Amino acid sequence: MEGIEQWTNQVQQWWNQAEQYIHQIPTTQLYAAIGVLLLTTLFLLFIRLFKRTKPNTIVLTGLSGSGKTVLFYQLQDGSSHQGTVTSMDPNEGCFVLHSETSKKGKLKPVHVVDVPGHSRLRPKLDEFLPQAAGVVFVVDALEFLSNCRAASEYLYDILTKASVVKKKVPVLILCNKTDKVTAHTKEFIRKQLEKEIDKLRASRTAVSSADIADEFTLGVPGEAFAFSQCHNKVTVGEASGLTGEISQLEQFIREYVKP
Ligand SMILES: Nc1nc2c(ncn2[C@@H]2O[C@H](COP(=O)(O)OP(=O)(O)OP(=O)(O)O)[C@@H](O)[C@H]2O)c(=O)[nH]1
Ligand SMILES: [Mg+2]
Repeated sequence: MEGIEQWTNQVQQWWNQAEQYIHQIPTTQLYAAIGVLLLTTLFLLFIRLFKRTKPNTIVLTGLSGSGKTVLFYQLQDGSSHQGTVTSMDPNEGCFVLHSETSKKGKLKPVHVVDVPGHSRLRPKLDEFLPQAAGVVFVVDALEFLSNCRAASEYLYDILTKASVVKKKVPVLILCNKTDKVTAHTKEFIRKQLEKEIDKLRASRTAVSSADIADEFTLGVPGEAFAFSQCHNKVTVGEASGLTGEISQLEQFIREYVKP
């Protein structure tokens, strides 16, 4: 009991000393000190907030067999291993792009996620989209025509998701497998996708306006659909995961995840 009393006395003494000391300081100096303290705290808080709002996740999506896993490994280590089996789980990695490893200085790592195209695994996409700095929709340019409808449906779903539309997440439609001469051109693929999405838009809005799957509507009513009508930026690019020609993909990534 005595110990505690002694302590409270001591604290009281200190407190009095501190009070006396503060009274000695001119008020203007005191206010200035408090002001500086507040400003630095605010500044630090602001930096924290600012940092958090910059995502570094790039999501690779697209139908099964379009070549996402091959592209993922190309980005990570410049090889194309493990690309021949259908992925059953998302591949995830946080790394500096392989092509940049020879560059000097500290580079910001990119968080790349490869979400399998199998329809049962697609709900996984919703986990990653809210953190996405960019979405890459990989299209098989070789087997394009037989997959056009399915690819358009998947792309339509992505382009109408609230997590994509509200944050205006940029989308790159990447025509993959261009190493083969029979691959379709990106212009052809873009036009076909636009046509198919135009058809889908008509049928889906006709079904029901309360369709919960489509969170937003696409394009301008009464006009043929074009990607330029989207609120978010939609661009088209080419790549070949097999031969490692992925410069357009890397460019897209570094445009939205600054090094
Ligand atoms: N010619 C050619 N073939 C490719 C290219 N990229 C991938 N492939 C082949 O396409 C097939 C599928 O590639 P994956 O990377 O496994 O496809 P995925 O998109 O990950 O498929 P899921 O995991 O099922 O969603 C493999 O047999 C690859 O060898 C390419 O650029 N050119
Ligand atoms: Mg895969």
